[in-house]
Amino acid sequence: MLEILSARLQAIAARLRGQARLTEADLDAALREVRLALLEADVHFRVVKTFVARIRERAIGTEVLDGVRPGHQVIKLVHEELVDILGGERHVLRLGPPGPAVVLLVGLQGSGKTTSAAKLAVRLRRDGHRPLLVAADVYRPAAVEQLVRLGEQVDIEVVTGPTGIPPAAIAEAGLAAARGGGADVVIVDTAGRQHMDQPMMAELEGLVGALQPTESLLVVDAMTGQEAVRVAETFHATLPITGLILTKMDGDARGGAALSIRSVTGVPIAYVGTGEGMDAFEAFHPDRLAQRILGMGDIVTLVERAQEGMDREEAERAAQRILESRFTLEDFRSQLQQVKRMGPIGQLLEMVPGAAGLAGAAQAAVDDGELRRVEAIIESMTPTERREPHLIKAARRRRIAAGSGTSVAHVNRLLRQFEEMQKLVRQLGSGGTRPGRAPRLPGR
Ligand SMILES: Nc1nc2c(ncn2[C@@H]2O[C@H](COP(=O)(O)OP(=O)(O)OP(=O)(O)O)[C@@H](O)[C@H]2O)c(=O)[nH]1
Ligand SMILES: [Mg+2]
Repeated sequence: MLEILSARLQAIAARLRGQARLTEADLDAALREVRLALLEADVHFRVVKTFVARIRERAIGTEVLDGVRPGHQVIKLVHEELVDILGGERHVLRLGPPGPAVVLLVGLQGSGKTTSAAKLAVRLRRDGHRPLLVAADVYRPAAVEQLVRLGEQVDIEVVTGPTGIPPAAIAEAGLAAARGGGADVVIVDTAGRQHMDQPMMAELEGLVGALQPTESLLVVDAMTGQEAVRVAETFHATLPITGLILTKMDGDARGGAALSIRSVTGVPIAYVGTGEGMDAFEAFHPDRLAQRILGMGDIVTLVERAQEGMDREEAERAAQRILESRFTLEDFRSQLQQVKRMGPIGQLLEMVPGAAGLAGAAQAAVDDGELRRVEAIIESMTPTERREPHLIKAARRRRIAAGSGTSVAHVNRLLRQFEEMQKLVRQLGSGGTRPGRAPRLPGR
């Protein structure tokens, strides 16, 4: 997410931190770079202008320049202003009783409404709600079918009607089903059009009038850059949009438009989509994103993701075994599977302070199949071999290589790295660590 912008701002921040003194000319030079980085990331020029002016004004006004560690203070100002641009507080959906609450999803064709409807349902269920999905994109049977499939995949009920039935009618049926079945949130997926046109707006206005949604969320594709900002402005001019879902933030550098969408439209960002999978969906926290962009890491999101992806007991069991130096390849495989459940490793590392630079390399290791190879090798071992890898001599190595579709060299490397890791674990267990040696994950 916003990798290029993030890398550039982090480089500027690193240089600022290194400066013991900061003159007004230094500050101006740094701010010029910040301005360029933001513009290149497709942040709206008006937003950039105000942003830079405010930081300059505050830096001079609060005498940051004469103070101690001026670079750190400037970075703090940048962070605060970024949080402000992104909306300050988190936008929490209003779904409270009396229910059922209606969440209407609107947006242009292909922006990600249907996918986001299902992702949102999963998220809300995780937050303790009982969501229900309504397929109100009634014009294309394929659209209804898509939502039904997603609903099956995540095990959430989808209410549908015959093709051509008025969207308001099917949405009403959804509300009735929610009341009957005890669901407290009804998420309504609507049809998108290529362009905003009169019939589309009229239909959406009709739906808003009939359903009185507690939240009307506009789904916009962050990859379309400034177009996303324009779309949001136009929709908001006609419909009472209460929040935004920015999809495809995993895409390219133009995601910067997202940074300005809130301050241009005044509509808060509620969620961001970061991939095609059902888990690739995050509540939008302005301060966390600002920290991530500036390379300050996002430990809170990381921990939350870990809690969702990790089986607690499993993790505790592994930790116990590590302490007892009984960590086997079997444990290692189950750890790998848990890491995979937590989502793309590159995205995880981006959230770790100081590790953002590793994100690309780690993701590349996953993408070129390293982790899958490691898993395949472990799969091809017998349970005994996994517990006692020292038994694996030449003949077994050949068998495992053949069974996993890898080579003996791959098997050798994994075993060597695992042995190193075990040694390290033993040292940790006995309380002695050798400085300067980071544990190396098998697979790299
Ligand atoms: N990479 C990525 N792809 C996404 C994201 N959200 C949605 N997509 C993909 O975008 C495409 C369109 O998504 P849909 O959910 O069908 O979009 P829609 O707005 O319902 O489209 P229409 O119903 O045709 O208007 C699909 O291939 C999704 O998998 C995201 O956050 N990241
Ligand atoms: Mg759709």
